[in-house]
Amino acid sequence: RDVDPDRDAARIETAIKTKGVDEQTIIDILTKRTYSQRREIAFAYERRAKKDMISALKGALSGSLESVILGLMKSPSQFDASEIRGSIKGLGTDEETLIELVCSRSNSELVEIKRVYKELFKKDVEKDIAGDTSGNFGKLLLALVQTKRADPSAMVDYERIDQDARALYESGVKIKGTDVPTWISIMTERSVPHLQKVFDRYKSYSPYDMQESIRKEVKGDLQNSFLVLVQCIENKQMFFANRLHEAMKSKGAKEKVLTRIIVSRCEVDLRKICTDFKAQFGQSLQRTISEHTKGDYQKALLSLCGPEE
Ligand SMILES: [Ca+2]
Repeated sequence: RDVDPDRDAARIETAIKTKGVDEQTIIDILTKRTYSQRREIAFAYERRAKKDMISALKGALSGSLESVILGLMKSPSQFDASEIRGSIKGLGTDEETLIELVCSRSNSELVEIKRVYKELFKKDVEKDIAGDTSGNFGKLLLALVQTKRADPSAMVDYERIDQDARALYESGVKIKGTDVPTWISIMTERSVPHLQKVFDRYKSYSPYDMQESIRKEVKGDLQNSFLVLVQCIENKQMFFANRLHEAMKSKGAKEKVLTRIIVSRCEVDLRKICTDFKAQFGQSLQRTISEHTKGDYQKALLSLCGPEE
């Protein structure tokens, strides 16, 4: 069936005007289109209704459903930039969100986030992060935002893999204290496939694997950042699957985490996250979501996940 932005816009206009708001129609349309199709619908809406669709949706929706739908109206980099801004502006810092976003995004995603951040907030994301973090934790996040990571190479450099594995061991588990700058430079400058092999090789030097070593060597936000980074390097979709599982461990759900991951990954790798979730926990992500959420919010998330495979 062809996607028709004018018809979608007309249906959304009617849904918004309906007494009590027809959330189902809004969910059915906006969760089943791509970001660029949603942009076209917003243009068509503005032409016919003579007002901005995002403001109209803001007025018509509320709560967690509103966060999902408004999140979908942002481009992936606008969404990430806004989440980063939200995690550092005002008093205090939401380190969990900041760490997840900075440590899980690829170089090219981070380049776009930096550009969009400046465009949206007239501020430099590097300066904002530097102002809100300190010590080695701040240094690690800044090194990532500076996008110094090498691109994957066609050649596997076994000598370099061995050198890096040994350097990680000799600057951490082998010595008293930890030479954190060495860890930061290796983990933020080498390519992802190279580091996967480094962490594997690391086990031939250290009695503990990389994640265990991080837990032994460093603490707090720095530990959490290194752990997210290493988990994402090893298997990014499994990292998100684990995080979703944690967000739905107890009764109810950490909706902020759930919304952030499902919305930001729905056009990137949500299918593989679903597959990894089922493989890891023996129950599908969709079923877990239906046990821990309710109402229109649940409908929107399930629609974004798609059917179980
Ligand atoms: Ca040590």
